[in-house]
Amino acid sequence: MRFDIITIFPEMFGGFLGAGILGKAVAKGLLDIRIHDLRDQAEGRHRQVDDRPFGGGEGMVLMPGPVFQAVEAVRESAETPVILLSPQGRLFNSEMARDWAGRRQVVLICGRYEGVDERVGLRLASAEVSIGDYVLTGGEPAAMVVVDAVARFVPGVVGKAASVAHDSFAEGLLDCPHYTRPRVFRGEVVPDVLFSGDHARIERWRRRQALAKTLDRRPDLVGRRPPAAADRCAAATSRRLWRPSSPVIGRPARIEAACRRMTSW
Ligand code: 6GU
Repeated sequence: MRFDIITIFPEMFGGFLGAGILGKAVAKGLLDIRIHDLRDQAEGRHRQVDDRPFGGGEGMVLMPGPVFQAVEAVRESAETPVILLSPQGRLFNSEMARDWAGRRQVVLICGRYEGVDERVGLRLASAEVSIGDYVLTGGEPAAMVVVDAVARFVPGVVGKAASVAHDSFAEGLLDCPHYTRPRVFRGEVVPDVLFSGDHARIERWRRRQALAKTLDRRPDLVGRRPPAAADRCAAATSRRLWRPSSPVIGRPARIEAACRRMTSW
């Protein structure tokens, strides 16, 4: 699968693409990631790609001309998703990552925090995407986040396909707790069930822990999907298991509501 990333800071991507799982996938030829300097599309001696905003105001705005040219130079087909990374975008999620992983090519445009000419979002990009409710100085770290999350769904990139299938969000829940040696660390012990050798029991425990954690931290996730039959009883148990991780006494209404939705679906 091929990514084309359009940026005014190509040097930011070096370490990211050379190391770890992504670095291996690039070396194996599973991923072809090309970085394009937006300034290569600029006109004039100063290689200018931004200008002052019409109507006045602070900062500079990326001009549409170089961005359109950069995308048109690399886009293989009209089907290729062209993603503008900006804090004004729709919130990036696992479904988008899975969808884009099935494409031959994805083009990513890194915005600047001051802004990108609106016509890029209107007429060039097929989606405008943000990675969270905070503002970055530029879209580059967001592009790295998107590439990483998409790459995990490309067959062969992550060693075990099962580990992708069971990760947080794949099943609409946060991941269960994990433990390794030593069995006792600074007084905290690994739960006994993990040494029982009873795989069905361990599986139930993990599922219940995942649910309890999701209800505690992200009850909004639980309401989004009908629970599997096994999870209804897990949710019932989780209601009893739940303990506040903050000094709040009792269960907040949002968690109570998520539990109720879960058990009475
Ligand atoms: Cl995609 N870009 C910028 N500049 N800030 C962000 C963002 C993107 N997502 C969250 N904050």
